[in-house]
Amino acid sequence: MKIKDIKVFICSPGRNFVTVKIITENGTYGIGDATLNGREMAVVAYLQEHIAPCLIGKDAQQIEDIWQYLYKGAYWRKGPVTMAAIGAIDTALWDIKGKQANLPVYQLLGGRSRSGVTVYGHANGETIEEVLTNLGTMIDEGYKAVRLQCSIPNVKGTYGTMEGKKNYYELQGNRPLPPEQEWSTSKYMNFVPELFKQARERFGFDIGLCHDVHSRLTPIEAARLGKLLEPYNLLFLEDAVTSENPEGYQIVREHTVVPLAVGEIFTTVWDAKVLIEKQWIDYIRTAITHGGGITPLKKLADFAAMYHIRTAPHGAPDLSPICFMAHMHFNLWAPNFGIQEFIGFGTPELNDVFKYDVELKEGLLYMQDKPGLGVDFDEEAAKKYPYKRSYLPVSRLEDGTLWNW
Ligand code: KDG
Ligand code: MG
Repeated sequence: MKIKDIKVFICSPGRNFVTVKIITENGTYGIGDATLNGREMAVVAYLQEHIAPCLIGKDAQQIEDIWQYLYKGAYWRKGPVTMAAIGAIDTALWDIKGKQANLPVYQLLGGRSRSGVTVYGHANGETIEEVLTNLGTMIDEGYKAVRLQCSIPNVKGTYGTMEGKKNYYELQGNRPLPPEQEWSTSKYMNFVPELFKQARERFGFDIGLCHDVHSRLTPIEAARLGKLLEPYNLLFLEDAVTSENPEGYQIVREHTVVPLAVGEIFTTVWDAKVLIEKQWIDYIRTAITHGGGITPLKKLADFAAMYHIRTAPHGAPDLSPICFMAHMHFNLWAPNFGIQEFIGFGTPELNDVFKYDVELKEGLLYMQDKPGLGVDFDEEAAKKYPYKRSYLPVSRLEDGTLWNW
């Protein structure tokens, strides 16, 4: 079944998404998500100029060989642009294989390990009271776990809470240049434990709670935060420190028993190797889009399982519904699945372009069996939403020093 055409689309139904469509000679097609937030056009060029010409005429059934060809064959390995491009191709090929076999993709991975996919939602707010009100609503809705992020008093612009109280922190508006936010480690460290103290006092210990530090701390600061949060029994503390130097996690680990999650910016199993082998983390959060597709993510999950580490895939809104649906299949299969990040079903604009059918019941996601990934992309609808250049924010300390956002 030869690949006849590869199309690359960029559209902005509320935010930018890069979508790949692989069409085979018999007309079967598959789709993949290649979105790299704030660097979208680099992936578009990589796909159009450097990948698509090499794949025309290749057998779409040879997923593993095509993956190896794009990864090893490029000589230049890894990196988010390369891996998002490979990830989209790989996802689209699994979609095709499922359609061809008339089976949902999770059946090709080894079948279901569970009936539904447990998620954690987000409760954000400008004040602790606002976060707790949102948390209470989510508990009433049946969520089993929720991530809490709150604006830090006297800090201008806190991760997880910007752009209007009700909005998700990253809805893309007009951001033709990166906006700047302030960061103060001491104000943050003095404030965050209180958020979790009040959450536990009001709602008890049955609800799972998480928090994303977004790599703002040094290892010893993260170790201290972990200790301060221990009484509140977090499901996990995410991205406590940057992970270019994985040994930083050893310092955190040696000082606190707070479970640690990391990996949303990882692009290969090699990024996670030391963290996993040393058992310095508890959850691996790499997404199918950014980790190079379903093929390498399956290897990563199996490797993590050998060290008691569970998966908790990144589920931010800058991953398109194609990645979301690929995660559904992956999560139904993965024996060491932990939890899926989930921020809701998206805006009418988003659902105008991407078609999928998933239900949330009592904090778990369920889907109907359909061949392939069970998601479609409406090319005509996408034309109504042209690409808009947009950036993530950057962070600066109060004295102006650039910091991790
Ligand atoms: O593009 C960046 C976002 O995906 C990221 O900021 C979201 O950290 C994130 C999360 O945990 O969802
Ligand atoms: Mg995160």
